[in-house]
Amino acid sequence: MSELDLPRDLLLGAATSSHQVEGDNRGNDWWAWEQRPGAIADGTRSGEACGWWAGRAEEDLRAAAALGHDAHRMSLEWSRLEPEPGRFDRDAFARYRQILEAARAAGLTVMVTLHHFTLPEWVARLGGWTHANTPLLFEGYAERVARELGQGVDLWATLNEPAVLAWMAYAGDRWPPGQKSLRSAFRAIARQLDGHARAYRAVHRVLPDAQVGLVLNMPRFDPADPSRRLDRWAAAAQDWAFTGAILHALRHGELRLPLAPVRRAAPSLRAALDWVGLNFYGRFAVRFDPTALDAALGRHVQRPTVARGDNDWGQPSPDGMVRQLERLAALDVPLYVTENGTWGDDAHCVAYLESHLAAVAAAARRGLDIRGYFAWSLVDNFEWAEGWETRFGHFALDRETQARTLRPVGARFGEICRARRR
Ligand code: IFM
Repeated sequence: MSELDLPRDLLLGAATSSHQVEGDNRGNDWWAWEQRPGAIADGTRSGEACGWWAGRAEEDLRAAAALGHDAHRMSLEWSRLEPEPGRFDRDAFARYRQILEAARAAGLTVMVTLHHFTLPEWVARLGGWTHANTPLLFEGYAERVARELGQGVDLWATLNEPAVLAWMAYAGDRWPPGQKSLRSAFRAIARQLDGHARAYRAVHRVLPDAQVGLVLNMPRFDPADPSRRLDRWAAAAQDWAFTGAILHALRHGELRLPLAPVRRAAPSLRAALDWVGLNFYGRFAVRFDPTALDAALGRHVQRPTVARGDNDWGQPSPDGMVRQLERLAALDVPLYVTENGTWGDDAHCVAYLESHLAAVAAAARRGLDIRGYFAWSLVDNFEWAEGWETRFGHFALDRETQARTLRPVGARFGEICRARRR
């Protein structure tokens, strides 16, 4: 144990995702979406992003390692690797090989996510995650990636945050395809879970010893007034729709409402996890409101909270994070915090980091099997429908010059990483 009493073998690093950092990522549903006037709150586009595809990935990974990180979580862009159905792109695989080799050379353990929100345009045109073939197409892609890149990957994640994608893109209209349909959202979760199970098995077919997991975003939904029955009911309904139904499916191999119209066995979901990842940003205090028809009759009233426009990351809650890790422990596989972070003034970001890391350390001391912590994010990046104004980076990015400047939160994280090694 060391500063904050973090276990010495806990992986510490940062996370990124392909579309958010690579730049010039033209073949996916997001690129097309961003071009529509008004799609991005601050009027920006992903553009050249952080220049990872053009060559800057290596310097960022080296900078992370120099700070003391010993791991990095990144994602692969399906649309680059399979730009047309069944046609895989050799140059794209070669570029990812370079990036993975740079990470390895810098001494970083690499976690790779196969799908982080973006779909090739040709998959999106079929209907994205609402289409019956998408899980099969994802399986084919996963198998090919395992064959081509398997040697460079330490930990595999199939999907990132299936519930967030379903709510933002299929129930809502701020992410592509913006369907505004609850039915589509629940179908998209069910199909993503099928895709997860298929990709899990595909990677194992090629690499029997691979460690393959799934990454869930699980905010706490707490009743605003725990003594009010209706607040408790609304919080539980939101939790079930966002998290509970997925955990039930993974644990018991069964889809229940709202993921299937009647209970449906999904045995392939059982034993399809070698680890599970938690993305945690905050808690919501849910107040029953009969007019909130699109939000399971509950409004979020926590104050203070970390919000911008329509987007709310919730109230920082290290204790809430640990309670979600405890829930995940019921899946009986190793746990990772695959994303955790905030934006805003430096003091807030440093206090957030320290309090969440201290909570991880305390939970590990109590015996939770936590194997790693990844801060979101290494460098400021394209924050989806918010654009560039929401800056989560440990390094600030100057988009004009592509210069990086270490923020106090990044320096503090580095100090903690290095102290742990002593
Ligand atoms: O930027 C996102 C990331 O892509 C998924 N998890 C939440 C982050 C912050 O909103």
